[in-house]
Amino acid sequence: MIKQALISVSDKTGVLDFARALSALGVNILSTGGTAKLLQDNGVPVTEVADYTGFPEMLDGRVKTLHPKVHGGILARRDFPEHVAKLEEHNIPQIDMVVVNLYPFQQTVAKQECSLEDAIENIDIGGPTMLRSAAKNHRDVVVIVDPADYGVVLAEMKGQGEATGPVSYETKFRLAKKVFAHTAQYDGAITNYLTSLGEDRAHATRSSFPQTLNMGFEKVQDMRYGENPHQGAAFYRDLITIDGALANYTQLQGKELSYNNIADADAAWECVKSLGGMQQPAGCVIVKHANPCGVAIGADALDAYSRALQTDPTSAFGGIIAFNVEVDGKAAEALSKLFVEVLIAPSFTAEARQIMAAKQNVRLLEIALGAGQNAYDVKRVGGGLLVQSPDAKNVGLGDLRVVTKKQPTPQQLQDMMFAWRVAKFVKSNAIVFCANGMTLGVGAGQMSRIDSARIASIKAQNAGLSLAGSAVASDAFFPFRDGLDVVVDAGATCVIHPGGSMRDQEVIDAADERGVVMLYTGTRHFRH
Ligand code: 93A
Repeated sequence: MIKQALISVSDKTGVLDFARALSALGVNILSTGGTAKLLQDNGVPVTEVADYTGFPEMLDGRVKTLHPKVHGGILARRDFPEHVAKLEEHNIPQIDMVVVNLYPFQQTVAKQECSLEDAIENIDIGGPTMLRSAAKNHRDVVVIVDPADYGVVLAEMKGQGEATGPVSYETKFRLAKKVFAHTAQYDGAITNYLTSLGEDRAHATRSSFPQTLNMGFEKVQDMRYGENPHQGAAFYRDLITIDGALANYTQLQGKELSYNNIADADAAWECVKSLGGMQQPAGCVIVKHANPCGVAIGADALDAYSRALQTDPTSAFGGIIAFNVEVDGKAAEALSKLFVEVLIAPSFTAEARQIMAAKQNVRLLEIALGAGQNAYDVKRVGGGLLVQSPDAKNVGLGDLRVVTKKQPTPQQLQDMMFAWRVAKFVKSNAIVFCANGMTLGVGAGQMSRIDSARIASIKAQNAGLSLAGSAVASDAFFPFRDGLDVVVDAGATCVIHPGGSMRDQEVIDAADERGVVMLYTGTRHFRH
C-alpha cells in the first residue's frame, strides 16, 4: 500500500498530473521547495519536507532532505519487526514512494562558459541519496527517476482496484535497476568533468579527454554470437540519443541483426549520410566486410542503386545496402532480385514494404537522417582503450589546391570530390576510381598503396567498367610515383589526395609528365 510519497524533481515534466493523480488515490505527498510550490500553486495538497522534519532547508538548499525522518522512512524494512518498532519509537512514518530527478549537472557543464562554481552547485547530493535509499529498499518502496515511468506506475496502482494498490515487484525491481544505472552515469559525468580540468581548474584548459573516462551505454539487444560463432556478443547504445545514429534504428522486418550486420550497417549508413548536397539527390552505398563495394548518386533510389551495383556485383551478393532517400516500389523491385542481408533507409514506401515482405529474411531498417556524432571514437586494445574524436572533417572546394600544371575541368572536380568522400569510408590503404557520381573500382585494406591501386583497377576490369578519363582518390599521400603510375596507366586523368610526402615533388613531376591533374586536400582519412 502506498500511503506516502516524496516528490522532489528538477525536471518538472509531467509531475503535476502525476502528483494530482496520486493525491486523488489518497496518497500523502511530501515535497521540497520548488516542487512543493508548483504543486501548491496548482491546488495539490502537499506537506513541505521542512515542516515534516521540523528542520528548515538550509545552506542554500544543500541540506533539504538529508534527515533521518526522510531516510529512516525510506530505508526501514517493513518485514523486520525491529525496524518497524524503531520507526514507531522515533515517530517516523514510512515513505513508500520516492519520485526524484537530479540537478541538471550534464546540461550545466555542456555549456562552454560554465564555471567550476556553477558545476559544483549542480552536483546533487540529497537527490541521489534518496534515490539510492529507495532503490536499495525497492522490495517495499517504489522509486521513479524518469518521468516516462509515471504512467506505468499509476496504471498499476489503479489497476489493482484498491485506492492505493500495490505496484508489482517486477516493476519495482525494474525501476530500482534504472536508478542505479542513472546515478552511476550521473557520478560518471561528474568524474569526467572534474578530471577534464587542469591543475589550475581553469576551463580554458579543459581537456576533451578526461583523466578518468566513464561512458554510459544501455543494451539494445543480445546477439546469438559475435564476429564468429564461438564469440558471445551484445549491442549497446549511448544513454544520450544521437540524431541519425545507427543505434536508433527501427527494424521493420527480417531476422535478428547479427554482430557483423550491425558493424557493416554502420559503415554503409555513415557513408551514405555523407553523400548529401551533391549533384544528384539520391545516394546508395553497398557494403561488404566493412568496405563500400559500390557507391553512387543518382536521380532517385533506383538509379543510385543500379549504378552502385555495377561497381562490383559479385561482392554485392549478401551485402548491406543503405540509401539517403526513401526507397520506393521501383527500387524495391530491383533490390528484391539481389540476395541482401540488410536494407537501410530513412523510410520505405508502403509499396516498397509490400515488395520486401515477400523476402522475409531481409532485415529492413529505418533510421531518421541526422547529423549527430559520437562524442568519442573508441578502439579496444589489450588492457586499454584508444580514444579519439570522430573523423568529422569534410573537405570543401575551398580546401583544395591544384599542384599540377594542368587545371581540373568542372566535371573532373565533381568526380574527384565524389571519390574523396567515398575514400574516407574505405579501409586504408584506400584507392577509389570514380566517374559521373559512381565508383568504378575500389581497392581497400591493403598494406601497400600500390597494391590497393592495382586491385582497384583489376576490379574495374572484372566488372567490365572503363577507367579511361576517371578520377582517383587516395586516402593518404602517394609515398612514391609508382602508385600514381599504376592509376594513370589504368586510365585516370585526375587524382586527389592529401599530399605531404617527403617525395611530393617527385609525385607532382610524375603527374605533370603524364599530363594529369593532381589536387591536394591537406586532410588525411586513414581508417583502420
Ligand atoms: O542540494 S541537494 O543536494 N540537498 C538535498 O538535501 C536535496 N534534496 C533534494 N539537493 C537536493 N534535492 C534535489 O532538489 C532533488 O534531487 C531535485 O533535483 C531538486 C528539487 O528541488 P526543488 O523541489 O526545490 O525544485
